Amino acid sequence: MRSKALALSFLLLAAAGAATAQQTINFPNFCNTSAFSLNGSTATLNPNAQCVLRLNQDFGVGSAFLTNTFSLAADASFSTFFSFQILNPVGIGDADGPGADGIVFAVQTVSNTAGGGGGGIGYAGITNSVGVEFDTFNNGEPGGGNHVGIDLNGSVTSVTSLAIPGRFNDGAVWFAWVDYNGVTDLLEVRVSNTPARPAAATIFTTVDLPTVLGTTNAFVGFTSGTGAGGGTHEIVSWNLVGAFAPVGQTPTVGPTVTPTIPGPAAVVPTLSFPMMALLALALGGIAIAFLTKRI
Ligand SMILES: [Ca+2]
Ligand SMILES: [Ca+2]
Ligand SMILES: [Ca+2]
Repeated sequence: MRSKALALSFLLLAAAGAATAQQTINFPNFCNTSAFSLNGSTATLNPNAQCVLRLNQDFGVGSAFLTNTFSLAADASFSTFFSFQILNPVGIGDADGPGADGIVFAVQTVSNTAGGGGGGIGYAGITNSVGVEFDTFNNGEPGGGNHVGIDLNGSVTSVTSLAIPGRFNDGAVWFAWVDYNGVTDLLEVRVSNTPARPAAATIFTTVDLPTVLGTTNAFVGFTSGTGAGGGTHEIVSWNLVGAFAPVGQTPTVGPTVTPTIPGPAAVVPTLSFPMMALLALALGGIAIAFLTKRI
């Protein structure tokens, strides 16, 4: 019964999706940031010649949210894929090196907000929100000095988190996928230092976004904050669609795999001892019959 209801929900969703234009956000670069509300340090850094969404430079607390809201009505889902880089880690650090504090992808209800700095990563205090943090500084939380986490309601005490080998603030481009299924409420996060989507979710949780947000109209964007450690935090590209349509589910990057088609195997007959004995008896029988005939 439940599976029937689920199937019906999917059908209704598909019908709704067909009837309305799918919400799509695509920034292969950020040469034009006019669609964003830029807050805090971010407002002082854009537009910039690098065509990236620079959230802060060395030190600062800022955020960038799309000025237009994104609808999560009717159990809407979304899939997003973005790339980021953290350059020039400066100031204090932790066991893996200098720099702090990271970047948060956030879905929230107030566009002109930059949350708390330092360990707050520009997200702390943004109530009615869900955040995915890419945290580069060990404030004593699970996951240590380089981790990914899912945060709720402006709290950087993550509901789930995982240490990620390496450093997000190594100056290289990192890649992240966040997929939310509005029907099952499953929120999945993947992160990698290559653009090939990992098969398994890095972390996940179940959350009903409209309940957390208190509305179905959400602002989506990014925050960053630093304290005594810092770095230049930048979003390099961003794609988001208003459907559960994970980007790169079929990897487009990676070695080409030539399928191995098994050919006909060379048949080497093997005879077991009883079969050999039977064969010997049969041959013996034929020989005896032949000889008897001759006599
Ligand atoms: Ca954290
Ligand atoms: Ca931290
Ligand atoms: Ca660190």
